[in-house]
Amino acid sequence: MVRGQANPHVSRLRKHVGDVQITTGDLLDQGSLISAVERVQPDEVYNLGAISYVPMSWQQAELTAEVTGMGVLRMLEAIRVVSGVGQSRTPGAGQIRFYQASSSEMFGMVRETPQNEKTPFHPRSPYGVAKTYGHYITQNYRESYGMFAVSGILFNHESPRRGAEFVTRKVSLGVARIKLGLATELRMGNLEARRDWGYAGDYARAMRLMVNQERPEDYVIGTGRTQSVRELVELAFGSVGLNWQDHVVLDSRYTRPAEVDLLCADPKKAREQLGWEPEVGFEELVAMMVESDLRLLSRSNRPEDEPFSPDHW
Ligand code: G4F
Repeated sequence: MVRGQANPHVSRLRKHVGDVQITTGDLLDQGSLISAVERVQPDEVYNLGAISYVPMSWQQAELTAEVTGMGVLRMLEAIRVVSGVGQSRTPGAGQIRFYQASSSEMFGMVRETPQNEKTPFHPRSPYGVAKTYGHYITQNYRESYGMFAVSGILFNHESPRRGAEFVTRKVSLGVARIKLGLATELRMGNLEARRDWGYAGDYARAMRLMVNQERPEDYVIGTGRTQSVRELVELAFGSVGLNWQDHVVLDSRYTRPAEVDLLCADPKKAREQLGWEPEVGFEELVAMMVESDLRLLSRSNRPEDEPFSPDHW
């Protein structure tokens, strides 16, 4: 589903998934979602739609709440209305199955490490708060209406297609630029933050497994390993024979009003119930992204996405 008029993402989407039918709808517009569900009559709905760049959620907190939080309610309502599920009619076989992209950002200031499905939430950004609402409303529709609605609590998942504003891609693009002589420095924020980074392809596989279980349940998806941004930078520069300390410059524009210091998944439930294991490790992922950006920049000197520079706080 795409929104807006002449949405520039459509041509990019076409390039990657040419044979997929695209329909229109907007998470801010309840009627458009009902129409989309009526038109498509889907077996499964995956809601990955969100304002997903955490710093932007401080700049546009209300919009983030509307899209990332309330958008989930609107999508659930569209499914409920089109399927005719209500107090007088419980869903049966063949009901529309719903996947909500919950986020490890909900754990925020973590209460325990590693984090599992029972770890309490303490979100640290308007984005995290909105995702927490989306998580609970999905659970509530499951409990209230018996809908097949699941949340995947996904930790950071990356690939060469990651937007240039996120730290892994910013680093892989930065390293490629410097290696090719197109730049000399890379400006970064907090190097001490730790994340559990995995490969997006592995995580997409987990989403489908969750939706195809017999019973709807929530799952934590992550690798169970944690690395700092500093380690990411060191590895990425090292992979092309460069020393990160010669190029990385700290820039307060990239630090956040409130940080999530440490994330590390406990994916035991996914392993045991879904049989899910990540196949790509951190080192392989970083090498894959740097190599991909070296190829991209060698071809055209231009990435698909321009780097993102936030305003000063
Ligand atoms: O790559 P990030 O921007 O991802 P973040 O904030 O962890 O969120 C991502 O993962 C979540 C899943 O846990 C998703 F829900 C969310 O939508 C998104 O996909 O930042 C990672 C870390 C942060 O601690 C940040 O402070 O990297 C640190 N960092 C340090 N310097 C930087 C930079 N992040 C960015 N984007 N740019 C920097 O220059």
